[in-house]
Amino acid sequence: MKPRTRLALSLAAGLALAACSRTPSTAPGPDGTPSQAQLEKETADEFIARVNAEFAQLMPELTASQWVAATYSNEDSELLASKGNERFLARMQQWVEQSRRFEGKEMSPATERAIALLKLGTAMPPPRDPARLAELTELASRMEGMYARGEHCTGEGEARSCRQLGQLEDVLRNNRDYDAQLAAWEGWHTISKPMREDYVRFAELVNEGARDLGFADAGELWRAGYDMSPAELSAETDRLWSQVEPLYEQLHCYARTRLEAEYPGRGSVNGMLPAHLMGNMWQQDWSNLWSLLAPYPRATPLDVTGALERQYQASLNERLMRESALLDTDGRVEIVRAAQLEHARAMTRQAEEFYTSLGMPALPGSYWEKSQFVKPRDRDVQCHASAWQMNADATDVRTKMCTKPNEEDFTTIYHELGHVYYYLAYADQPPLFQNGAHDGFHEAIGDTIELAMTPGYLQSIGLVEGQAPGHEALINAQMRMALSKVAFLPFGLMIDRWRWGVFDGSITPDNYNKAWWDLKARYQGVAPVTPRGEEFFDPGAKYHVPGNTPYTRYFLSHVLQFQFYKALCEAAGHQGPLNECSFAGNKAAGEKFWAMLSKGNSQPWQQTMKELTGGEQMDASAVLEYFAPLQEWLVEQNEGRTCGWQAATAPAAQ
Ligand code: X8Z
Ligand code: ZN
Repeated sequence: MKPRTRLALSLAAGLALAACSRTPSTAPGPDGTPSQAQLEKETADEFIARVNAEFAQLMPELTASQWVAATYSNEDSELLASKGNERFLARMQQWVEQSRRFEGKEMSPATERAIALLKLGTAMPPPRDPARLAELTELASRMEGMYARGEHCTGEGEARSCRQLGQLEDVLRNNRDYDAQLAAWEGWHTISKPMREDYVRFAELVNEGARDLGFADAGELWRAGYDMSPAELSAETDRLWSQVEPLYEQLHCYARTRLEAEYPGRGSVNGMLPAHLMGNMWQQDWSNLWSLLAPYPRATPLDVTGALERQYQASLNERLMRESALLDTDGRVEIVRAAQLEHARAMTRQAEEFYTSLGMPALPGSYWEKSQFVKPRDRDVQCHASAWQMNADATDVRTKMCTKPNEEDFTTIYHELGHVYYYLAYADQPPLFQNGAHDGFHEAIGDTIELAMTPGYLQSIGLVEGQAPGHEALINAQMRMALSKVAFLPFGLMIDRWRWGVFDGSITPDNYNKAWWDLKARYQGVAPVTPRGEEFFDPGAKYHVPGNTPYTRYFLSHVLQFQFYKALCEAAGHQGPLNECSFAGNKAAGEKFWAMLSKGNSQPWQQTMKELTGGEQMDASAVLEYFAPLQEWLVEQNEGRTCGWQAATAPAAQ
């Protein structure tokens, strides 16, 4: 996720000076904002230049307060983040008001675009009423804090023990015991109960803010950022889903069969996948079920997690051996921490090397000093991975992760660096255009690189052994990708189906959890095995809900990344099946990618897309082309079975 400032800026000093020097005789307002007389003289182009400059000036204090709240989570940092956000949103409200006087006036196309983007610059539209704005940012920070500090405790007195998300996820990742997984899953879903009331109020307030900006509700504002009407965007997501739904259904059918074999009599719920058995808290990525789902377990070694763990253990053992004579318990803890940090940094270096192999620049030195690579021992942090552009000229960029030596985190680093390289590439754009062509583009950059992390690439960096060619190896490699990319698709869609419904009023608070599980059933074919009544608030157990990050971007990204990948493979001169291509090390592909990134949000995304891929539409045919061998294999495997599920029979939907 990017920080809440979606309008990342770089300070265009020339523009800022020009804006000031044209109004030398009129004093600015007390907070540096222009006086009425200054405003009256300002042209639209001057106005946008001033907004760019003001934004650039505000940006460091906003991002710093958010960074501290995310990496040192407590009530004090929450307060500072909330106040920083409030100040920023109040200013944004002013800019939007000031921009109204240019409606219908002559101006350059770039200025017209920048003015339109102003209103779309936040997922948290500010109510005009200052008290309500303060209430909104306070709620937002509080919910984020609850998620960051969430833990599930059991037992009393000496026997009391608490587990945070990372530990509960470890259970789902590594432990295939039915009851242990259920306890971990249910445990995490207790942390969001207290968010329910806050979320009800939060939804009211962002809706008020959206109406103040001229939208019907916050969901409509979220759908408005795609260079097409909100209704068109909504129809686009339906169309793309209908393209990939048959592929998902085959994967679902295959996974269900294997689960039913592993857990006789309880491997499915009315034809749906039990929520706690998918190796992931939200069932959005099934990679951790490799031991159950590998098509040909002995055919090819693809155990990236095993290799990373071995690397880490080896470096830890070496450190322990070196220091063993001197170690007490504290010393040992320090050594473990140093080994974790060193390994997380090494994983990140590896990811950086992919980008530099394409001809992109090395990450700045400050990145290595200021990023958070591992979970600190002495305080709570928001562990959900994110990438940050701290200042307008992108000289300070960071990532924040609680990295562990496993495949999921390894690929997440590549994902996060995709955001960081976008920040670096568009740093020269006029500030209001420093953003993704749309938010799905931002999410797709690192993931495009992930697709190029083929078994061949993993072998080249020593994480897997030699791959024997052949059909079994191909199907294994495809399954590895599908468990993360195909399994994700319906999840990518359902979260905002829920929020759009909350914002437009079709989902009411007395219905929050039921609507959530109805959508999980309908799109993912996933169901809980125990009742999830309205005493729970299960949406809040997924980061992006308390974090208020729109989610349709990830669905779009999971389509776009295959289009980008195909285009870069073509640029690299790849011949042969799409799924065999890795453009690692290819400068022609890198140049093409960088050219796209440098455009930022300066033109409609359709144009940016055309320059890279030749087409102007989002389209899932590259997904289907990529997975064609797997789809054929799945259809064979599922022959004679009744695939699909009846969403209406989900326990939560009764
Ligand atoms: O939130 C993220 C990234 C940060 S933008 C780690 N992702 C989504 C998620 O974890 O739910 C990446 C894939 C989907
Ligand atoms: Zn991301």
